Amino acid sequence: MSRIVTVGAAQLGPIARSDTRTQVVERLIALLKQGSEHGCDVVVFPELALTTFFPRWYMEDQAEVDQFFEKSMPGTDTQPLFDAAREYGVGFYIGYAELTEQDGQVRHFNTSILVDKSGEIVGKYRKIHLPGHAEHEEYRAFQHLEKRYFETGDMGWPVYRAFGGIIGMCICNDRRWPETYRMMGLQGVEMVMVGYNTPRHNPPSPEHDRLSDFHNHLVMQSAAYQNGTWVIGVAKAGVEEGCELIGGSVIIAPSGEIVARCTGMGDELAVAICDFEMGHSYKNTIFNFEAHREPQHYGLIVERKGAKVTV
Ligand code: CDV
Repeated sequence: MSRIVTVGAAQLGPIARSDTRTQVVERLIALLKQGSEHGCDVVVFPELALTTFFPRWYMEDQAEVDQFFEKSMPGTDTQPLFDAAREYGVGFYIGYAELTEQDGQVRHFNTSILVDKSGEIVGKYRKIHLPGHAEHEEYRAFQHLEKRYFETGDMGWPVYRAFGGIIGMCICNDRRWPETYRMMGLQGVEMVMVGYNTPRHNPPSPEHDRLSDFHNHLVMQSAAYQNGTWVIGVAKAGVEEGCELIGGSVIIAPSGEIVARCTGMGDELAVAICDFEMGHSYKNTIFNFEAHREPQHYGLIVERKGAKVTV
């Protein structure tokens, strides 16, 4: 028996620094509406989808930084998106910068949420693999200051029952790390949603630039196959404030095959009818974890952070 969910990968074109939340939310609602017209149950938006990708700028004034963060979710500016979800009967994943207070301490996370068709938040994730650096680095054409503006996520990788399946989330750089998916795979994940902002140029390793599209799909396709899960990868695309973001949003089946993709560099929706049951044969044969994993030999993965040559 199949368990079908129709998914939209809602890629966004560039967001200017001067764009208001209201302007961006209008674009998100237009994509959500398009999703409803195409029969989507849920659409996936990118990482930090409410603002420009602000970690490209070095800022010392915390008040200036905090302008890019959401103090509540939904807030006044984002409530219309939640209302639209309820009106159209389409859920969504969205990434945003979260400013919250925990035990009297102000915290900053790079966060995503999963919202159901009634506009209720049913899942949350805080980005764990924060790339980049914490101080201004002169040599870079643009900065990547996620390590300055965000704390490491504190939730692990929870999975949630939603839309008839088991859904997990991760954010951008997380998608390059096999541990991300295996943590969810071990909880039986059936669909991983991942929003991203990936510049084509990587200042520390410009020799990788020509491979950025290939690496983007390589990591998500292999993870889908190795964990018998759908992966929905959704980008911010195009030249944003002088920085080219790769785009390349895709819907990947548990076979590792791309079944739908965005082809442009602007706001665009790619839709696929996804059967959660498709992961079953992978999870029960070649990647039957219970039968074939050998965790007693995997100790170094959690014991050691960096590679150390001991021979
Ligand atoms: N937003 C990101 O996490 N971007 C990284 C870049 C810096 C390499 C990525 O993995 O795509």
